[in-house]
Amino acid sequence: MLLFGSSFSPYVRKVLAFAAEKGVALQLQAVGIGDQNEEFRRASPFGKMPALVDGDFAIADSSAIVHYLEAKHPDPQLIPTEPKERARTIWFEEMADTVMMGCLQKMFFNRVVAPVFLKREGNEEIANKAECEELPAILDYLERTVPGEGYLVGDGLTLADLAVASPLGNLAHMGGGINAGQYPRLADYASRILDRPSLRHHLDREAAYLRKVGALSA
Ligand SMILES: N[C@@H](CCC(=O)N[C@@H](CS)C(=O)NCC(=O)O)C(=O)O
Repeated sequence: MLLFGSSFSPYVRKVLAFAAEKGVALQLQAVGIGDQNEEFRRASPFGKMPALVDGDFAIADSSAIVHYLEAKHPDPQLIPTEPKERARTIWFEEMADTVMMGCLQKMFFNRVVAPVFLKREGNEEIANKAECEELPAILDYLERTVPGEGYLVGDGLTLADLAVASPLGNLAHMGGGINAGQYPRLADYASRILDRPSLRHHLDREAAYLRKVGALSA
């Protein structure tokens, strides 16, 4: 199966980690923002990453893709079937995709994507406003919600953990990460999930690239 995108995108990284946790091989085909690659465009009508191609089947959107993978490769189960657990898993994924990404995209696009990949200046005013006005409520919510040990939903890893942790990885790419003094539970939870090989593999490669181009100092 081919996955179009860049692992710098939390949506793409979520899908890569989801597949890796299932032991499903995805071949990452690099495309950037505005990419005109024809196969990618056929799979993703609005040019958004990720998009998946599996033989003659193509589908875009990280949520559609993870549901496809879950149905096709049910073991290990990463989307629970028990009604309340399933609802909570989808809540966390949706919250990550909309609320967290709504904020993180403004920060990451203007501080990393624009200068590093699009070779133009980002709008620091937009990034700073999102960091000051949107991020604290998200981190406060997560601090009082994540478990001291274990996972967000049920007894094992689910899509909820991968979806919530993936954008937190982009915070680290901006030189910050989570302040363990202010958000001790969240910092501990985030490092537990982000250190899973399924995510860590991509995060380390991304950080190495950012260091190479001088966009990350530590
Ligand atoms: N709901 C979509 C969102 C995908 C998305 O917005 N991806 C961004 C990268 S993080 C993108 O491709 N942006 C390029 C564009 O909007 O043209 C999903 O879950 O896959």
